[in-house]
Amino acid sequence: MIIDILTLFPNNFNGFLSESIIKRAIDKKKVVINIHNIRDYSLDIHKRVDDYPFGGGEGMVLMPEPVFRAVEAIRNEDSFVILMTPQGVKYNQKIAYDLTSHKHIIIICGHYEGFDERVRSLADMEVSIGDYILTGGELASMVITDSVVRLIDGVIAKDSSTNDSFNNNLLDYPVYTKPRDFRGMVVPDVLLSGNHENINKWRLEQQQQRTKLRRPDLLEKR
Ligand code: 6GU
Repeated sequence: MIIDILTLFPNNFNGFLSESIIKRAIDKKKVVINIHNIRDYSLDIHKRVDDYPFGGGEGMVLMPEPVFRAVEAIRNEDSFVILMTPQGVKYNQKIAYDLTSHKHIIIICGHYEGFDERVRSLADMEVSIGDYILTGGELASMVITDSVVRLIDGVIAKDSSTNDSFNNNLLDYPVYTKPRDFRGMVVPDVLLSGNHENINKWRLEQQQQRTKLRRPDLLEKR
């Protein structure tokens, strides 16, 4: 899979791309992630990318020209174009799975003050990561990228992703490691019993209890 991200703040991605599972996925050639500066596609001599809104009002608006030129330079027949905006569909694990079917994803990071409405016409899908406002779409695009990349075959152990919370609309069961007694907080006996039938039964019960208590909305979706 190739993911091309269009942003005005390419340095925001340095840490994200240079550590842990994402870095390993890139090193193992499971994914190619390219960061593009929208400013590089400005035709203005001063490389301007935003301007005042017609009709007046607060803030600057990202102009359509550099965004269109960037997308036109990068897209091909396989591309799926996502626009990050708080007005998009609310992101979830199902959408992450669906996105893994694309060979090429282009993500446009929205601007803090907004983008020209005509930018919308470039997008196959508009995505929000939740009901709060970020200063820009960069963090949101990293959320999308991270959640999709970890689902690509060979990036993490298969068990890890098939047991994910939300796959079956159940939260994960509790897990423990050494020591058995930590400051008086002890590991449940069943986990030390070696009886895998009982362990699996206990884990499923824990998942159901936890989901009922913390996320009853998920149980309704089951
Ligand atoms: Cl995609 N962008 C911004 N600026 N804020 C958000 C968001 C996106 N999703 C949730 N809040």
